[in-house]
Amino acid sequence: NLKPLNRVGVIGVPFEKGQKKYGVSIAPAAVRAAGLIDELKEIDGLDVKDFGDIETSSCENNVNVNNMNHLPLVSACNKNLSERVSHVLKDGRIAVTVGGDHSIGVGTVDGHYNVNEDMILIWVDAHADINTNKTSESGSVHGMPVALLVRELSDYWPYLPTMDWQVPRFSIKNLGYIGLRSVDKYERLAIEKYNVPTFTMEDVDLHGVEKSITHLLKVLDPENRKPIHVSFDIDSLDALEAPSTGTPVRGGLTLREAIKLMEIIHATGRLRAIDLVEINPAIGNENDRKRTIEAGLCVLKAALGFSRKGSPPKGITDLPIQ
Ligand code: 4U7
Ligand code: MN
Ligand code: MN
Ligand code: MN
Repeated sequence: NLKPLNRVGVIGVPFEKGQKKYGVSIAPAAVRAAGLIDELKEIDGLDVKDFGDIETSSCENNVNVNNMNHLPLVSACNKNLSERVSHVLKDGRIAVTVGGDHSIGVGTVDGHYNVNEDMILIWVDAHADINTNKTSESGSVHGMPVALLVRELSDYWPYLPTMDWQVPRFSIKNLGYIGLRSVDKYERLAIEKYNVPTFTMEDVDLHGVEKSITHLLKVLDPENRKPIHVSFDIDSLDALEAPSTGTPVRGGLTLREAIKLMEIIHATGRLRAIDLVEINPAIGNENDRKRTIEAGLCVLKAALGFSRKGSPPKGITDLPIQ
């Protein structure tokens, strides 16, 4: 049976070619500068190791797949990332990946699946990210990672040059969504076709975040024994909570709801990988930037065991005597 892990490995992914705006690639540095590693080390009993940033090659290969921007760059980055995530997991640590745009979910989930085939995936996002190159209106791969990962959709893709390293083996039956409020037509069709358990913002409003995530976990893993991967897009938060992101959508999770969500996931003891993606420090003013990064840090800390109750001094049972 899975035991709670108190070791984490941090990976930065300064990659932004899965979408069109400048800035997501500077998020790992900005989140580190805001104190990521030290704040994680403050969490009671947590052993934190920084595995550095992933190399993101800049030489554009000249293969072109219709309506899939920068596929060779996305592919190269994700191949490295997948290996790094597997390495961190094999080191007995929870893989904490700071992106980068959401196309890097291909690498984190691939790397996790290669170590834990029974993993479940909770996609926390305003968007479903389950477009193929045929259904996408943007051609941006950050709207496609889920469709690239799941084996049930593999027949809906053309041959993808440079992507041979990635075999979509993860089953859509092990996927659940929370936070959705901007879903494209074919994305909705896919979600309904495969009956993907989904808590849109409408559902979160109806049932509350606690019942939503508890139900999602119950449906995906009734016996409470599977490793959990959370892919957290900062735009799942309301645009007021996290303004510095490329595709903000109003009406999202409050920071307190996201913290509650993560505290519940932490309490399972089965979180094995978490991605924090789509923070764009180049969008908005200094205040927006600070607010967004702080929100991301709060979410990660809650997922990794930070308690809002505080933690008592280690090995001490009384107040200091005068
Ligand atoms: B993100 C979109 F059309 N669906 O495919 C698309 F609305 O990782 C948005 O969730 C994708 O931020 C958003 O381009 C990707 C669009
Ligand atoms: Mn996303
Ligand atoms: Mn999104
Ligand atoms: Mn976005």
